[in-house]
Amino acid sequence: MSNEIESDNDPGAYLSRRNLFKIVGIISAVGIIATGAAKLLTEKAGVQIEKINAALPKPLKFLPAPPVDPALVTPGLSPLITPNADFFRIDTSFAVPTVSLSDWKLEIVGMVANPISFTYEELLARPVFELDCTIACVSNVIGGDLVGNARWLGIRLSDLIAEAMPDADADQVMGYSVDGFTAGFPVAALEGNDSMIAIGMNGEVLPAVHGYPARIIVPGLYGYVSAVKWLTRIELTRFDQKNGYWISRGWSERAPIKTASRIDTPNFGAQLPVAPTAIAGVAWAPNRGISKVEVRVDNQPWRTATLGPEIANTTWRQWWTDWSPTVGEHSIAVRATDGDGQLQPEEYVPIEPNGTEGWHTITVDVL
Ligand SMILES: Nc1nc2c(c(=O)[nH]1)N[C@H]1C(S)=C(S)[C@@H](COP(=O)(O)O)O[C@H]1N2
Ligand SMILES: [Mo]
Repeated sequence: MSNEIESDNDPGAYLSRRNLFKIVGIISAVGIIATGAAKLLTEKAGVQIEKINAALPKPLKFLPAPPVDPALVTPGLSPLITPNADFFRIDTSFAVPTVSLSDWKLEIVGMVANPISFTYEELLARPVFELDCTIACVSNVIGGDLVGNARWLGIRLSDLIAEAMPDADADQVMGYSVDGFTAGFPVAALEGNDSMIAIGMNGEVLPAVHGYPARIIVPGLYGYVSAVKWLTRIELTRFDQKNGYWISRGWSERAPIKTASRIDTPNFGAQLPVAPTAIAGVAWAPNRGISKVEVRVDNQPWRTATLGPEIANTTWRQWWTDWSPTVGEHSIAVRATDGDGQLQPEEYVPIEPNGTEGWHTITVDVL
C-alpha cells in the first residue's frame, strides 16, 4: 500500500505496566514539588494511567493455556503467540491517536432499527471471550513479516450488531476509526466465526499502537477490510453505497486472507556450516487451518514437515524439518495445504489488489 506507513514497532510508544507503575510512582514523588517536568510527564502518562484503572473483564471461560512453544527449542522460529512488542503495525496516520475514555464512545448506526451507543465501561460490562487469531496485512510480501498471532479478548461483534437490528438489505459492516480510517466487510463474514471488538491483546489492555481502546478482529479477513483500530463507529450499510479507505485506492472490496507459508530459518542468503540444522517457519490460512506443510530442497522430492500445535483454525501453525546439508548453494521452498485440502498456489501473483501468491523460496550457502 503505497501511501501507508509501515512502522517497526516502537516499544517506547507503549509503556509496559511495570514501567507505568514506575512512572506513576515517580509522578507522585515528584508531584510534591510539582515541577513543570512532572506536569508534562503526568499529561503524557494520563492516557496510560486510564488503562491501568480499566482492569480487563474476565471471560466466562478462559481458553486453555497455550501449549509449550516449539520455538523454544528451534532458534529462529516465530513464537506461537507474537509478543505485543514485536507485533507488526500498519497505520495510515503518522501519529498514534490518543483516545481519552471520558469522551470515547462506540456507536452502532446506519441501516439499523435500533441505533446503539456504548461507553468503554458499558462495553466492558458485556460478556467477553478469548480468541486466538492470526491477522495479516494484504501488503505482506511472500516471506514477509506483516503477520502476527495473538490471543485477543473482546465482545462478540455479531451480538452487538444483532442488538442494533440491522435492515435485511444491509450487506456491509463499516468500521470507523477516530483517525478517519474506515474498513468494510460483508455482514455474512460474521457468520460461523468469533469476530469481535477486541479490548485486550495477549493479556494486556489493547496497546495504543494496536487500537486502544477498541478494534475489530474478523478471523480470515485482511486487516485493510476489517481490523479497524481506535474504533468509534460501526455502520451497517451497502457495498453499492460506501467503500472503506483502501477500496477507492485500487484494492479489492472483499479480501479473505490467502493461504501462505514462510521459512523463518535459515535466513535468506545465510552461510551455514556442514552440520544438521532445522528448516522451520509458520503457515497460515485463518478460518481454514493448515493441514500440511511441505519443504523442498533443490530438486529433491517434497518432504512433509512436522506441524506444531493447532491451537485454533484461525491461527498460524509452526512447522519444522531437519536438514543435513552438503557443501554448496541450495534453494529451499515451502508450500502449505489448508484445512480444506487446498494447496497454496505456486504461480506468483502480485500484492495488488488482494494479496500475493506463490511459494516462499530462499537460497543459502553451505560452506
Ligand atoms: N485506524 C486504523 N486502523 C487500521 C489501519 C489503519 O491504518 N488505521 N490499518 C489496517 C491494516 S491495513 C492492517 S493490516 C491492520 C494492522 O493491525 P496492527 O497494526 O495492529 O498489526 O490494521 C488495520 N486497521
Ligand atoms: Mo494491511
